[in-house]
Amino acid sequence: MTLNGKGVSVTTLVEPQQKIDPSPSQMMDWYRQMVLIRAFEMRCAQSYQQQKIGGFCHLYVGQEAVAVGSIAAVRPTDYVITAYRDHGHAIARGMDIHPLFAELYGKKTGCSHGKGGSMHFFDAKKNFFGGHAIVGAHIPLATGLGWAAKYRKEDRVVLCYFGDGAMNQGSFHEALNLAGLFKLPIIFMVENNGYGMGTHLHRASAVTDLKLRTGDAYGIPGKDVDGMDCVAMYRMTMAAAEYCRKGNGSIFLDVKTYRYRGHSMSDPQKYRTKEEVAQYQEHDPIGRLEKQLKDSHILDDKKVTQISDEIHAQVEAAHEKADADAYPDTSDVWSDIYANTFGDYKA
Ligand SMILES: Cc1ncc(C[n+]2csc(CCOP(=O)(O)OP(=O)(O)O)c2C)c(N)n1
Ligand SMILES: [Mg+2]
Repeated sequence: MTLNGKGVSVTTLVEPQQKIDPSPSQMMDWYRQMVLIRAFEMRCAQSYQQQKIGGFCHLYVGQEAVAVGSIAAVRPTDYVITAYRDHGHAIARGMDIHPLFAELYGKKTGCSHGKGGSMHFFDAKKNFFGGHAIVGAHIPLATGLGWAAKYRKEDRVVLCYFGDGAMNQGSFHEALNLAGLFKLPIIFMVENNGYGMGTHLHRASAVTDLKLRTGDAYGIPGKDVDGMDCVAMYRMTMAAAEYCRKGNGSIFLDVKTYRYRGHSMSDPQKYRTKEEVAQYQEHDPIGRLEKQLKDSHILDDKKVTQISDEIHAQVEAAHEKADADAYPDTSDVWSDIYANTFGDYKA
């Protein structure tokens, strides 16, 4: 049993809110969001092959339920921060897909003015603090956001996503120690897709039950969640956010998920079998929610086709618009370098 440092069983403090049943319209909204994220990324894969995207591009295909279910459970005023596999989080946070395509294509109209690319989506007005390329480097920033919220006595929580590979970085441990010490309102969420690039978790981590690494070490209790189930993600994140808002400190969620595509666009995937990928695809988060909605007579085949057509048209229109946009001016290389010069954002 993991304790929260006060000798209180976390099991009694953090339970998924079984009573919180999402409404049909909420579930339909999540379904649309997941279909949008996947369609967006399929277009990204195509654009990458057409050499419209420079630099790295890490797709989120298979992991959509994690961002969609968890972001739905927090408030727009809460902070969200993630690593480089950030397309799904940005879309789930409500960012428009045109500035995202424009960012990927290096255009001036991109959300980071075309200077960040795939790994640096950002929208401070939506309290979405990136998009960070260096493994584990944003986790101390999440601790800083949590500290700011507590210091200013604001009723905010931080939702911080990172990969299983990032948990072996020193920055992870430094950040969690301070978050545990100061009881900061942070949900540390590992998107445990089993791999850091081509290395399986079992070959990289001495302890593979990841919550054991935060509970006793930093007084940050943990729970496991099925990351292929959008509703489970929603319920567990609601419970976790409530735990943080009550002043209990931080919480850790070990989210079991899987990426269907390679680590990045240039990964031959020799470290896993096609059968392994197919096994996870049987639990596809979109298919799963679609079935739940159909079983409840909220969705039918006709509506599925209609949604798919609408979303694919939306994606094509945004891509075409971004493709036609202008590149930044040469003089723009000198802007957005120091704090408080990015757009009209003021801390
Ligand atoms: C400090 C640092 N070391 C190495 C890399 C190269 N690198 C990029 S992604 C990655 C694997 C990270 O895996 P994980 O945290 O599990 O995230 P996932 O890709 O599975 O989402 C590595 C080693 C990097 N970007 N930063
Ligand atoms: Mg991983």
